[in-house]
Amino acid sequence: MASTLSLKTVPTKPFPDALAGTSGLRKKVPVFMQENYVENWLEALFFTQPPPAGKESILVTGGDGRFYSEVVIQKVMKMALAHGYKRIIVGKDGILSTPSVSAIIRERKADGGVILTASHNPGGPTQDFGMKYNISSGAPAPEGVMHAQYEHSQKLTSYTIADVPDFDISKVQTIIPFSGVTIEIIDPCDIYINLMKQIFNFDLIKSLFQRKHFKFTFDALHGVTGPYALRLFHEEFGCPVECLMNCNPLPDFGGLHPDPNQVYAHTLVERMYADSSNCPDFGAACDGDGDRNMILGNHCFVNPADSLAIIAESASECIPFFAREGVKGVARSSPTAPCVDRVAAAKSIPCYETPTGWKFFGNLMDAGKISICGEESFGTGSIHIREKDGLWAVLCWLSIIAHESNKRYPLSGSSSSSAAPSSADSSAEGKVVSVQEIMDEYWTKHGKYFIQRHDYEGVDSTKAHSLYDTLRDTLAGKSEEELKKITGDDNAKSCDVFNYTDPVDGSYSPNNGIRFKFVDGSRFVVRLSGTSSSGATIRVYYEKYSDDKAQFHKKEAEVLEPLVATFSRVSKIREITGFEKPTVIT
Ligand code: VG1
Ligand code: CO
Repeated sequence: MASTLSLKTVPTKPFPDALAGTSGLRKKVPVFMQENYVENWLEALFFTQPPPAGKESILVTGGDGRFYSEVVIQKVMKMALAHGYKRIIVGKDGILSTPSVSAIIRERKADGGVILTASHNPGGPTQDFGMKYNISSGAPAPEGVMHAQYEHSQKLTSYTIADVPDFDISKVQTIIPFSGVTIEIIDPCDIYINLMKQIFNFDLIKSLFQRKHFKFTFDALHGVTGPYALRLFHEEFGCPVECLMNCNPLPDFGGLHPDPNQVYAHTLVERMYADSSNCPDFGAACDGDGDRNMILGNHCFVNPADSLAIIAESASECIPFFAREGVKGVARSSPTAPCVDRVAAAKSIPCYETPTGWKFFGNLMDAGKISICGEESFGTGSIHIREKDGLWAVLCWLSIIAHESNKRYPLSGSSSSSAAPSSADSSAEGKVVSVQEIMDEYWTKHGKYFIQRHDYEGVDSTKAHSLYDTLRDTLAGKSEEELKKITGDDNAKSCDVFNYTDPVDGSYSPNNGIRFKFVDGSRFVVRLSGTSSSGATIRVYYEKYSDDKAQFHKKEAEVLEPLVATFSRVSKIREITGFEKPTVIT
């Protein structure tokens, strides 16, 4: 052990493109590989967010293990030391899911965390890399923090780094390189799994896996959730490993696009729609860094907006954490269809609408205003941490199915069998309530939103901005009569731009998408993505409500067709971008 830390100061220059978007900084790997690019971003971060004095300052770091992580993680550790951090907690092999970083920050009372991930974007030498900063609550840094960091980065002429050899992070161990400084390499899963045990009834979930008829499958898409999924589903619940797909994290995700939607997680989707008696009852996938989830049933898909609403509806009945704490309020991002709003109204609890990105939920959670929240982009979460949490959402669904199955098809000897409905007999034992039944019952109670998101990826950035600006100037704030004329649609009603004032700290975030409403309450919302690593992505979100049961099994594309036609006509998206159709529809 050396006695003092020796530092190196290296000249650098600003990188004008290094501004964090919806969720951290995301660029192609070669951009991050430029000399001093990573160091610049970290220097500005640790300068504007210095470790607090008067305590053992702690930084957590890790990521989804994507290509280039092993180089960057060493820079994070060395620069954090150079800027005065006293303890660095790092996941073994640099592996930590985004939700587990948030959990570790909170559990260990750390001062911040640096997460190395570009989330659901592909990885590899020519693909995407990313860096995110989370604050001491475990939440993604608010916009103000990242703006200050960016401004400082534009003035840099040098950075400071510890002049030490690389640390060995390949085994769980504690390294004390200098007196007063600790590098703690931890098991990536322990803290997170323990937290899940405090939230959920593991015995209840395990009983579901023991039912004769329950078949489960999970796809980690070679992202970070693999090791967590093995611990939970295999070790805790006894699910055979053959049912868990792609559970070894790979730097290029095995060439997969680690985005859990029906387009990219198609192997799972094919399994869930297989024409055989072997088709699983429940399937799920998570994204590269583990904060997103997709839920599927036998021949059915759960839309994320429905999933959020169903979890909010059932949480206090099925999940011990919410039975104890209650559900105080809920929130959803603005382009997310307002399914959860109806649940909130029925429960007489508040519901908030925020801009896209998890950072806006943090203040509402800290202030005790909400307990559960989510986004249409396959993100669901709660106050247990300050990030969305893919596996948590899967455990919510397993709890709901287990609870409902116990109610309707009690297992003999279970305490709930005294409340057995008359249909329960021993032949029903082992049966499970299906995902489709849960959705049908929920739609019958609250009605159904038909929902689609159309993404136009890789659009020329100038054209995308001009389309957005022109559309906003043409439509926002116009009267119903004017809108009917401009759009040629007799159902046009109103249009505005979503400007958000945080109800907790009053911070203001303008221009978060164009919201267009039709007379019957249908909407489309248009915004530009803040996570694309090159070019621009235009996202158009469509939704239409129906409480007519006879309509529920209609196809989304058919129901939403008139909305799509109006958007296409008024935005001139084909003419402006040259795109005949969206690149991805989810
Ligand atoms: C997208 C999603 C947004 C999500 C964000 C980060 O942002 O729309 O809902 O919070 O990705 O998710 P954008 O600006 O591209 O639409 V993740 O899984 O990257 O942390
Ligand atoms: Co993610």
